Amino acid sequence: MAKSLEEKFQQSIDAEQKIEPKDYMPDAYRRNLIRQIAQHAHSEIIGMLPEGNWITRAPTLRRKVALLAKVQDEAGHGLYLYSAMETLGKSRDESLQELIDGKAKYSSIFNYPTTSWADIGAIGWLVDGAAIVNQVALQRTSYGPYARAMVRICKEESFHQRQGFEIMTSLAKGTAEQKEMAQRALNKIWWPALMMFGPSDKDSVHSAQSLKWKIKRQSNDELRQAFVDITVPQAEFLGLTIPDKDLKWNEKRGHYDFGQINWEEFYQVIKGNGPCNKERLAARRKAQENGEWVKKAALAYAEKHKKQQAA
Ligand code: BYC
Repeated sequence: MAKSLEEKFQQSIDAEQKIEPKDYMPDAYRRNLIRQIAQHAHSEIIGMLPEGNWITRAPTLRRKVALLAKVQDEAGHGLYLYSAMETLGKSRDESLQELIDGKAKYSSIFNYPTTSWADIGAIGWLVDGAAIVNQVALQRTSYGPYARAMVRICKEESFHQRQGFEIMTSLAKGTAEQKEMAQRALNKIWWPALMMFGPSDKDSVHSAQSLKWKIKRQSNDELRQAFVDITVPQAEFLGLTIPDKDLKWNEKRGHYDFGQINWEEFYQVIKGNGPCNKERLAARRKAQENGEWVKKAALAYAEKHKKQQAA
């Protein structure tokens, strides 16, 4: 019997062949990818806000230059990701409108405030660290344009993680007051960083299908565990204490055991009730309004250029 298109599609996935924009794909595969890539792109550009908040207050010129470059990189990541999403037939304008209208999700982590310079260090170390663990796996995602965007993003995230770890090292090895700042930032960001990997596997809505289609290559809990295992020795190197009394090396499993995540907090944040959700969306709306004239001017210029070429 002839194989159906869906069977052939799954066969290509199982054979590790990349799916490209013009290839056949089931509608549900396309919709799931658009959802994940759009959320990912929104996270990159919303992620610019808590860090952008510290550009004017970075403690030295060197720190300011590095932070500026990092925030600019995040805009670039958004650009690669929106472009990958557009190859699936969804426009950037429509997707950005959904973000501004509060209909689209973005990573929970960016709904927490950055109230000290140490928070910028902890974000680079932990948030970019978590992003790398997740995104290294996504370099092997089944959709070609998404996988290729991930390769470059991972290279840049790796610089971001080091930038954060270097800030934390300076603070942790500095005065008692600086070390205290670093510890407070770790206390604040540790649990929200673990939440970045999404709900536990038993509660994850999309994982089973996404793993079958190789959109995701590892489950939320597997990636979270990998992050904990990598990060605990780094905290030890810094002489800082991870705020989890249940954190313990498990010889039998070959992994760290860790405590319960506050899932109630996670679901509140992704429902829009985190400490900064409203502020973040208001900032994006304002940026959209303030940038409108630039877009109009650029489009008018492109139109004029096209007419001149045609004449
Ligand atoms: N925050 O079925 P599940 C970065 C949602 S790094 C908000 O497991 P999935 C950056 C999920 O969307 C951060 N929402 O979903 C770093 C779903 O809702 P819908 C961005 C979350 O997709 C430094 C529902 O919960 N990285 O950008 O299989 C500086 C059920 O979850 C979260 C990525 O986006 C969360 N933490 O797995 C600047 C990586 N977790 O859609 C920027 C790509 C879950 O049904 N994405 N939800 O309404 C992924 O790998 C996956 O989408 C996730 C979630 C692992 C995040």
